[in-house]
Amino acid sequence: MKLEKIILASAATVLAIGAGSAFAQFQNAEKAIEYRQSVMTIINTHFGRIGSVVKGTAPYNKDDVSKNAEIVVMMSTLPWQAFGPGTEGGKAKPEIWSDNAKFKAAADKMQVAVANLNTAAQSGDLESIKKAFGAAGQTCKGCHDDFKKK
Ligand code: ASC
Repeated sequence: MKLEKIILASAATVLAIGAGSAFAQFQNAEKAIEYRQSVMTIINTHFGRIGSVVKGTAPYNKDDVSKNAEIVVMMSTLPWQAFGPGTEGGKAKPEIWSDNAKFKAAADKMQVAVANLNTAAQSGDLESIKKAFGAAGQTCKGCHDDFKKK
């Protein structure tokens, strides 16, 4: 490799690492709060649509439930980066920062549960969708009980 190429490759690596952290950066706490609340709103909307099917107030349609579950899975990876240091506020309890390991564990549990819900949704088996929906809902509720202000 020519020297210029090595330098370019190194610069690209540094940029990639830099971009990795910039991805999780917000201009200020208000922006982070707005972002995480927006993501939660989208999750609530699409999770809720599956909930209507599970509760029987909406008809079961495999494609719709699959799409909603896919959106929930995708969105489930996003809120956590917006709970960084110095972003206290909104409906977030201080325990998110004082007991961050517990918060992270709850976030991981939710992501696993909604991935399971997505697997069930893609399978098209309403009974397993109902079970997985209930389990996912428990992870939402558990985390909110501990970390979200009423
Ligand atoms: C939601 C939402 C929650 C959970 C919870 C499940 O859509 O906003 O907090 O589901 O109600 O028990």
